[in-house]
Amino acid sequence: MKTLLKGGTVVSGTGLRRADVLMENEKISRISRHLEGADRVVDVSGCLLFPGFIDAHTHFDLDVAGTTTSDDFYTGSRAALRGGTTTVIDFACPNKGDSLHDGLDLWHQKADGKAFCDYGFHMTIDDWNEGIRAELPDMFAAGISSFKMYMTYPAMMIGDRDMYWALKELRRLGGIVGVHCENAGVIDGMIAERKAAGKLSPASHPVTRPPYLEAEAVSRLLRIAQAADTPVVIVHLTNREALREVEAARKRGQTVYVETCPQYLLLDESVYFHDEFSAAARYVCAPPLREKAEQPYLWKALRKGAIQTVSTDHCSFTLEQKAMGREDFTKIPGGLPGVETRGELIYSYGVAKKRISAAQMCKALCENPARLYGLYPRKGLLRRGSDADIVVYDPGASHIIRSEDCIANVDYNPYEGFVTSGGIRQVWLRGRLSVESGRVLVQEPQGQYMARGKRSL
Ligand code: DUC
Ligand code: ZN
Repeated sequence: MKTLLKGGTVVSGTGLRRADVLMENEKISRISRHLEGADRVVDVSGCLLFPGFIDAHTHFDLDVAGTTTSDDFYTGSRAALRGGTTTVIDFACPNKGDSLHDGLDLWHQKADGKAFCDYGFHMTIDDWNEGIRAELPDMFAAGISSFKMYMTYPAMMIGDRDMYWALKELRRLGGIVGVHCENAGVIDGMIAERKAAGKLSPASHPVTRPPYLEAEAVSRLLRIAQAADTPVVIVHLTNREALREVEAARKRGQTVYVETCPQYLLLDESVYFHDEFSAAARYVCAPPLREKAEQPYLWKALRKGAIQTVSTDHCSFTLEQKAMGREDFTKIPGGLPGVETRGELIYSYGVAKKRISAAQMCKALCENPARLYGLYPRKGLLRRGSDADIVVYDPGASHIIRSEDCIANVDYNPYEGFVTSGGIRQVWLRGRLSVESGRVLVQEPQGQYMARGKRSL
């Protein structure tokens, strides 16, 4: 079966070109002007054709703070697909004391046969010892080429010495590490002070996790990476001081990749100061939302290529789950949903508002994550031989984001009331029409596990 998308404009990381796209056996078989000879022809004139979006930062079916994210692989990946994301890379997380192999098995149990889009895993390293070192080659053999470490959350963080050793070993093996950068000790101290003062509302959340304590951790990580002589990824970077640390490291000659998320580009910390608990608690995530004044710095960094990727850190909890922290802000499970709205938000508030170009959006959502995480050129671009993952984006459409229209398993949307410029008309996953006008057409999970290779960014 040959399917032809006719009359559209193909988007790549370098620009736009008018071309028809022929799909055959799950792959793109030709891209050229005026193609003919397909079993099925779909008119996409006036639309932009993006490679399927890649979300390299999701948390599906994750246990956090005594509860579990409301989205599992079934609901989360279905919502992702509806939002144009054809591949997610989720964070496999071994239970405390378990091996990396156990963590990998556990994540396959959670994901296999349940995902509507393609998926891969990063592996979390929250401990460092000979056993874990010995497991790493098997991780690469299983298609895991990227890892995650934490500089905060006492139960997860591995400390400077172990991080140094782990980074050195991963450099030797050709892996890459994404790091959550926030200073743990001072944050703990500030939290204890707020609690002692009886200040237990969500308003204490941003106060106890200030941007400079993120910048401090970024700076320290980058010096540890300098010592280990290895590239690193800063995940969910939120602010200009942290960006300055990245810039300084790059001036020293280090390779540093940066991810940010729609919530830091579009939302700000004022939401935490709402009097009503639920209105504020729903936005609790770490790092917290920042002052609005940070946003232009992030957009500029994206435009200049100083930030490489925009992922979501999708980690959804219902309002009932958020209410676990009604008496104590530290018990609010942290995280926001985002996987369903990222593409339309970045187009609407980035491309349509001329903060970034469509090509820059394509780099941040498609090409760069594919290259950074070893999926390129199977994913991340539209080219002969690549998977036929395509988002047909109609720039002339518009709608209002409403929780009630969304399908993620969560009862609010952080972007409620945001108006889109354009909209996703169709999503094709490996040559199959999977979403049309907001409706998921496929009844059964069709996502495949993606064993990933090494970085090419
Ligand atoms: N931050 C969150 O808010 N949730 C999940 C993990 C993280 O780093
Ligand atoms: Zn995360």
